[in-house]
Amino acid sequence: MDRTAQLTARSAARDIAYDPPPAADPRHLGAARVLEANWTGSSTVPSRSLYPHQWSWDSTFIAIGLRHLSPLRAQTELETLFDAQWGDGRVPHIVFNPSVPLDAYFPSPDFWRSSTAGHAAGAPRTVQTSGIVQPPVHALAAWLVHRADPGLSRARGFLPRLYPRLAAWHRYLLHRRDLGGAGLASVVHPWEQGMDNSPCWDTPLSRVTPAPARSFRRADLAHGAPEDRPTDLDYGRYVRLATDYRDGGYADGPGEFAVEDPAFNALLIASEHALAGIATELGAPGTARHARAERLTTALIDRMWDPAREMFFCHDVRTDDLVPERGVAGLVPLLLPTLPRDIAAALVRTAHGPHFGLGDTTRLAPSYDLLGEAFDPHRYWRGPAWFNTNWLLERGLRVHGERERADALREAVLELAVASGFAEYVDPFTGAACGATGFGWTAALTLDLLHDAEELKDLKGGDRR
Ligand code: 9WN
Repeated sequence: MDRTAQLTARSAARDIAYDPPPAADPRHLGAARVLEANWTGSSTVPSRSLYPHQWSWDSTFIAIGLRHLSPLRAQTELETLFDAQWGDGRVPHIVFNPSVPLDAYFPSPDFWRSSTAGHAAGAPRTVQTSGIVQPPVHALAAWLVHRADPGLSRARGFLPRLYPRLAAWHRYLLHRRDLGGAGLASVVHPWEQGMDNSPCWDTPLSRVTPAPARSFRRADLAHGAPEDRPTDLDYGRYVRLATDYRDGGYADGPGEFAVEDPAFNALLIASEHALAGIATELGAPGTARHARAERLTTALIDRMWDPAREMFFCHDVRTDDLVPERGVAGLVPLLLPTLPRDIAAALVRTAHGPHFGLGDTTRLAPSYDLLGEAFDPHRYWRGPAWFNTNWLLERGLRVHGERERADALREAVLELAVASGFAEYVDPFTGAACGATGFGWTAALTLDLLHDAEELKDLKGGDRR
């Protein structure tokens, strides 16, 4: 057996031998069971009930956790997603599973019509996808997955195959999506930023004429409590934006909704650093990518940092204004190790101050300002705490030397993830489970925090250490 075959067989054996030894941490066991239950054979669904397809940024977080169980599965997770990449470089936010009934999730493939409406933008013919994107955590995930088992990764040519695709993805965001002209990427739909129903979208969305409620049929209400989900009016606006984008052939340009978001761009910057690490691993210099990441960091600060309110805010490209709502996205740039020290210190203060209450009134950072008018501890992205954003904050606290605070947040994430049955999100005060349970990224990031060690350095990009 040659080396590639040996390594693949070894990893496949580990892949099948999924049950960890009896002495394993029960938290690890519980998380591994969720990932096993949500695995479809080539990717992982966020939730068997609510989200029965593959979601882009979910898969990145899932791969980050899955690498501790099966590096082969983690690589496959990302490869499956990138097999659905469009010719123009975009990575679609959903890759549809053809064996799932159309009415299981709305908007379904017959709404997006990717292979016809997305033809000019290079949508794949063999797989149905949505036409919008989600936050670019991919290069960071690919780099972390590689480092979990470099031997297997090299033997399978994981990075050489993925690198050009990741580079095309970043090119798409940095060129086609630079709608504000400042070098940053804009989102053209709230679903693209991943925090769908955040009050940060209320003002930019208010300019969008909603599609009539009778023109579409929501599937989410069959699984989630209506008072926890976005309203019909918001859904009407989501549908209108997606319809217009589709009917314009998914071409990027001036549209009704264009927002530069601090979390989306911070994740792009972190991924650009990771891409530099990947380039170096492949024998090419990563210097230009690090330099670009630094330029993007400067643009992020110039465009979205508010020194008086000590956090980042969304920039509404259509009006050239900052959106004055405090969303957790405005804390996510803490993830960047090269953030100026005074800004990092201010973000730490804000996270632990009255607006987010971390370690005081809340154990996990809420998705939105506790003191904001729109705050609701249960409604989607308008207050509840999510595990992926808290994982990002935990990483940020740790890279900026806030060890005790990071330890406290890690303990809270682990405890509440397990106690809530790996819930999609929780009440930020009580930790009560909301949304789906058995949620993919909650389980995956639990595993990652249990395995917390070396990987943090990777946020800085491999060739800098
Ligand atoms: C729309 C899958 C996704 C997450 C998003 C979350 C939610 C979808 C929805 O579920 O969005 O993409 O139908 O509400 O907001 O972050 O990726 O878990």
